Amino acid sequence: MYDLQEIRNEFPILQRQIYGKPLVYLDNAATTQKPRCVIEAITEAYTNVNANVHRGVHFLSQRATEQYEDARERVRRFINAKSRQEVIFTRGTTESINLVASSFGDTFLGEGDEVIISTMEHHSNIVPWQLQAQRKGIKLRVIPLREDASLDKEAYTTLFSEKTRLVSITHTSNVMGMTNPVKEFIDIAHSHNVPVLIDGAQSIPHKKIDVQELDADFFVFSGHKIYGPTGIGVLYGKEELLNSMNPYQGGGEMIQTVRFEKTTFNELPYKFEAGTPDYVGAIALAQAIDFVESVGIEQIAAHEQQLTIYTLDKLREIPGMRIFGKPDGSAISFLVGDIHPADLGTLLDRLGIAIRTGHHCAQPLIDHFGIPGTVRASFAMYNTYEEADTLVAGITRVAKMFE
Ligand code: C6P
Repeated sequence: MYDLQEIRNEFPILQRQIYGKPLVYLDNAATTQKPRCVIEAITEAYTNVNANVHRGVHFLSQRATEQYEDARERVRRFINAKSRQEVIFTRGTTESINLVASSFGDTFLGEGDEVIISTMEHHSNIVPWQLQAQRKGIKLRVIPLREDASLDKEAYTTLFSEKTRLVSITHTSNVMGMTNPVKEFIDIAHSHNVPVLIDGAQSIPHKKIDVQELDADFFVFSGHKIYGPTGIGVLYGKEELLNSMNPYQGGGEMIQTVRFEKTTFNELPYKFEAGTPDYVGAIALAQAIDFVESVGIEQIAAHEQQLTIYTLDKLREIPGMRIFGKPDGSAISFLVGDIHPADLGTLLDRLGIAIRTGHHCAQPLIDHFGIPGTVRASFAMYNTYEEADTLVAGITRVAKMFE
């Protein structure tokens, strides 16, 4: 186990007071705080290296390009992709999924084709497919949930038909903090020759990801949820698939030659990176990955799992507590009696406790439970047992006010 206080010292914002109380930041599923090295990497890049990448013969452009491509290599290593051609930088999970929906859709989807998603998807893994339904006439098939809110594997196996073209599911639910056995789901899809996209937005900061071991065809995540900056994310895709897909956006960098008669496209990964990329974001993301690796992703996971178990035990002692799903280490969603989640969230905020309330951009899941929303506490490597105690004490205090 790492030294928690030492880790916390690396995150300047954690020293802040909110309404005169120490910040208890438990909204990490929305975004994580940034360690000093990531903040400094951004300053350093703009102070000493800044120049547009892949476009200049001059010194700074060469250095910026080297650092940008080195960042790609560090991401490749982190997720164990076969080659750096398979690592596309995007703005985040949302853009990565939209890219696949658009480019895979453009190339492989037609009227009546089917895409399988699940009841627990984030809106960014629902709406891009609905847009394809409008444009292309595809149909969505939705994996239902079992009583315990896990994905119904038996029902899933019955959703395949000769029209199924893609499965797109989340690794870990952002609402319930519950991880799906995606490897099994991938294997089932592959037995039908159907590729799979895994939304790794909520798994990447909490577990070791090996895209080759998972055999995922696409894996997407956001930099800001793994201690990196906002505005940068990753689309991993198998080279053969990416090569066979039409480009997403047109512009500079994604082309080989442009004539008014005909344009030819650049090779991977540049074919999918039109325009000036967020090279500073990529450089800082690589720094965040280095930071995570220096702490150890297994150690982080172990700490977060222990903290989740501890918090769950304490929460369950609160009268009227209702916990949704089976949280396994990243987030816990709950309601207390009939206190509205927004009321609970607002009052906890006055105690310096940052949690998220509402539908968490997963309305179909919230509708499945028939509730207005939940209160969600979500964890990162720097959260402490004392913070969990503060949360539980805060909820108990608010619950007493509502008695
Ligand atoms: N969930 C949450 O508070 P972006 O916004 O592109 O970085 O990530 C979108 C996204 C996609 N899939 C899952 C499973 C997610 O959890 C998220 C982001 C945040 O739960 C903000 S809504």
